[in-house]
Amino acid sequence: MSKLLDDAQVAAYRRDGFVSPMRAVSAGQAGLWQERMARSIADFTARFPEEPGQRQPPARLKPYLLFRWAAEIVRHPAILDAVEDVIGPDILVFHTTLWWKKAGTEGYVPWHQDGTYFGLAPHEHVTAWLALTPSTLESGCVTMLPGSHKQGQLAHTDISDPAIMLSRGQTVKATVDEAAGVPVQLQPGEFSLHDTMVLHASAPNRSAQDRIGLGISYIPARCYHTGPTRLSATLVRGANTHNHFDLEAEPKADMDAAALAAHADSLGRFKKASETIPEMSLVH
Ligand SMILES: O=C(O)CCC(=O)C(=O)O
Repeated sequence: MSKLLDDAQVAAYRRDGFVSPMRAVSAGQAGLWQERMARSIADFTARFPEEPGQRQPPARLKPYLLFRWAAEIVRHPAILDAVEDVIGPDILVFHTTLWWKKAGTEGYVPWHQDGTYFGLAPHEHVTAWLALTPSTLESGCVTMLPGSHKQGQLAHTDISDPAIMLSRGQTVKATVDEAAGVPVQLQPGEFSLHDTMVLHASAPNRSAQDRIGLGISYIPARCYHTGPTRLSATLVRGANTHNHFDLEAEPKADMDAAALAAHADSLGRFKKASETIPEMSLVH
């Protein structure tokens, strides 16, 4: 029996490679998370200044290891219920990216498949994208290419454009029929799910408000990393039935010593893994 998605939504996910929108929390709760997020990222940056030209500063990667607000979001029952409906009951968080597009900036995300950069098998990873501010056509919401997940893994290449928000400018080589893209517009507190193989992209934020969302990469416990590096992940529901990952600790307080150490350890392993799997990168 499904937990949050109805049969039509599960069918849409299987057919199109994504489903949207679902509501996780009220707009008010999303706003509170967004305020805590902004404060905590400012605190982190004050202690560990961003390096110039860094596309995804470390606090935006796996923030659920550093900050309570993100630890709460990745464990939110509504999101987990929807994820369980598509990948089953034993669920780990493999990765998470804070996608923060400042108002009126040029940052964009080219067409890509998430699975290209994670080195996971089987290809069952699902991303839940939770909006903390409005994600609209004007603010550069994520656009999905329905059915593209059925093509399997496609070749990608690195494009050197500083406006690209992916770490190496990863872009699918094939020409994408952009007219067939479906914009996934979300209000604060709503989320979408997308398959690891669906092609997706997002345009610059032309609105007057920052567009902020959290992309949470969930995997079923049967998924494993194909490289030699043993990676870490967070068990958020069910059991770690296959022991493919070292389990990460939940932060007790924002940026306490244990949280900083867990975060550095996890990102360090991820970086090391990216050196042995050429397609992989620090962020997808
Ligand atoms: O937030 C964006 O614009 C891109 C998100 C994305 O590529 C993802 O969540 O996989």
